[in-house]
Amino acid sequence: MSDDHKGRNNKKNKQLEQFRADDRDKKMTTDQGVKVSEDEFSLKAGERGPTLMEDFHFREKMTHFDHERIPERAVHARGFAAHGEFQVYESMKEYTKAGFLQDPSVKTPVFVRFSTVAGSKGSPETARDARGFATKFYTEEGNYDLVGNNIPVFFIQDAIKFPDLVHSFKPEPHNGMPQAATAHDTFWDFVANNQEAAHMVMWTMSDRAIPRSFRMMEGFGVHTFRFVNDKGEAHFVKFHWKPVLGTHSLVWDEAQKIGGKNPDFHRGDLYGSIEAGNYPEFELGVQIIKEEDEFKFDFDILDATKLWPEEDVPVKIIGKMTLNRNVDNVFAETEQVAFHPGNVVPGIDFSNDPLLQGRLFSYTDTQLIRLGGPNFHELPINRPVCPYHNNQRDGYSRMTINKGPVSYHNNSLANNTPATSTEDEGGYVHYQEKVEGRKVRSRSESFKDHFSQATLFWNSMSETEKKHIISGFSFELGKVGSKSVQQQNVDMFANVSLDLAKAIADNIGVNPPQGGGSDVTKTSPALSQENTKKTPSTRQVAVLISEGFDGAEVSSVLAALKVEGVIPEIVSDKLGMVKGSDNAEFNVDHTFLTADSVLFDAVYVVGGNSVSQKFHQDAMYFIDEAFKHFKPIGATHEGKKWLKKADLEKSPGVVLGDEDSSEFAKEFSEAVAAHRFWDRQLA
Ligand code: HDE
Repeated sequence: MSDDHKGRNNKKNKQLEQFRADDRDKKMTTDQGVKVSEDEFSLKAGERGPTLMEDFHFREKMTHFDHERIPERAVHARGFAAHGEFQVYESMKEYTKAGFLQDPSVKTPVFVRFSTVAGSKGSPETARDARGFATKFYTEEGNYDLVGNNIPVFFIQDAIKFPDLVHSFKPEPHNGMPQAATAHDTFWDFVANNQEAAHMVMWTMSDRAIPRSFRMMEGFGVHTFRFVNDKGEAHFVKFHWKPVLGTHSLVWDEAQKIGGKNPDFHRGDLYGSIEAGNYPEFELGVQIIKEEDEFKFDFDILDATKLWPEEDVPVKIIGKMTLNRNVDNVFAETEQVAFHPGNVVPGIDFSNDPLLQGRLFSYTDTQLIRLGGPNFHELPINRPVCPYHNNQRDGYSRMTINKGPVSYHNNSLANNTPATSTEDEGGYVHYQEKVEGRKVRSRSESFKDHFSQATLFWNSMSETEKKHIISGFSFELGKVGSKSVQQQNVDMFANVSLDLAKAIADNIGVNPPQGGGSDVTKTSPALSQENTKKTPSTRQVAVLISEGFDGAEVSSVLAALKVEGVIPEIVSDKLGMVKGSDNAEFNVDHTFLTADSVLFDAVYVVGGNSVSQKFHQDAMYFIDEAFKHFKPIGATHEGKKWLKKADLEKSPGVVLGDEDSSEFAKEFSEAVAAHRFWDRQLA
């Protein structure tokens, strides 16, 4: 295995190594290093007597336990992270002087945390929600954080409204419900009365809000940033992450069931993939607009509720990130990592997007309470890999031992060091944008169109995606108690599409909209997931199998599927080995009790020649659910008979084997690559 495996050689990993501890095979001590002789019984005055205060080991152990928890993130509490590396494909010198974007041979260590937004730390991961996609690049010029989401726009235009937005989607304060869901009155009341949310709500009601995997979602920096090159020239830039496996989603019924069957579905998928060496990969893309073209669009490029259609401003793919190492300790790394959109490096600068500007305040502020003081940059996961020196001192849990008497600038006693750097020496110099204006609390006229891009999104969806959006709205508004709030939303979304609003009104039993309609006819094909990359790679297939299967056939099918990157997992009625003809036997990975159809991408029905009625019933339930979720189903031998009996054998996405098992494997893996068969007739 190469030295580079799991980024072992990278600077961040080497830095973290000095903090890693392995307690195995060691003697137990107190935090003071005193060896412990007894860890089961507290010190008492007599065997049946009271516990003594002088039991320092008990006191220390209990005190530490009492303080084990820290406040969860106010939003994005539920997250999971991994280490990796980023490499640029070609120098971006023309646009930016950022060091990590110059040299294709340089690998920059990264740490990425994916998250849901609304739910608490223990909430189900498949909730309908935006996903956070936060990346810390440990560059030689300091840490650069790209703190993005999997949706390219946001609910609000001005940061001052963020507390209102979050209060509206969090559990309602009078009863603490619902958890990790926007399907309640206060959120929809917020939407109807803050109509700038229209565009993002279209995304959160779409399949984008229920990703199949963290590995299969896009990431977006959302705001407009600036690239600045070594000549001091600036370009506006938006950042994209494009998953190499394509952008894929669950279906809503499946997502809700997974929430119960496996609330850790997304972290399990990420962790398992990295452990198996199926390293998640994302390409970095940039959209670039010249400064002089700032006003050439029918939207304001500073408005975070707007995207730049890819057909108008193409995404230039500039590099790739590979996640190749799981964390060693979720608290130390995933929980204590502190992202900040204000962590930039020379060559990357801000725009005046009022949402971004407000975020620049919020992130440090929140870390102060969450991580308990101003020294969180010293936590191993947050440390830059380049040297850092300044006159900041003291505070809770200071780790650095700064030597010498001088902690001020200017000074003569330390030769006026640490010294500032000129721009040529790598000093960060803010882009000298010319700004003038009156102090006003108002919003630019150019921010006032809330519906055109919501309609653009709607127009760009396939018929299936549109159906899903209608169901998303109907589910969420169907859970709203207030008729008035329901009606307000139907009337509001009539401005996006009359068809959409009428369909929702019909489903939730309120009046169809009186007015509305949109004259936007534009579409952006890049917005539809129908047009994404489709591959069988890393898709998990449940193999339903019982004693007496055709050994040669099943072995050759499974081998062929594995060549395509498919991950078959054996499901039967009992754990242990399941035996077929020709001495073939497989280790059973899951039973009908421990697994469920919703946890797999497809089903391969094998059966066996001695199947009990119970096995058959469990298998048919499994198959039926996969069928209803539009998943590929393959079958050979007994499996074929079962599908015929259930009248499923002629449906789209159902692949039946014949004599030639390699032909079957080929056809079935093509079906697995197609992922879902939406044209299936459901009973
Ligand atoms: Fe955040 N956001 N946010 N946000 N955000 C936080 O910071 C905030 C916004 C995003 O995995 C908090 O450390 C304000 C947009 C991610 O650790 C907090 C506004 C986008 C994460 C905060 C926004 C994001 C956060 C909570 C409106 C996509 C998780 C804990 C102006 C571009 C990072 C924390 C992680 C986390 C504030 C809007 C992404 C409170 C005030 C837009 C991915 O500081």
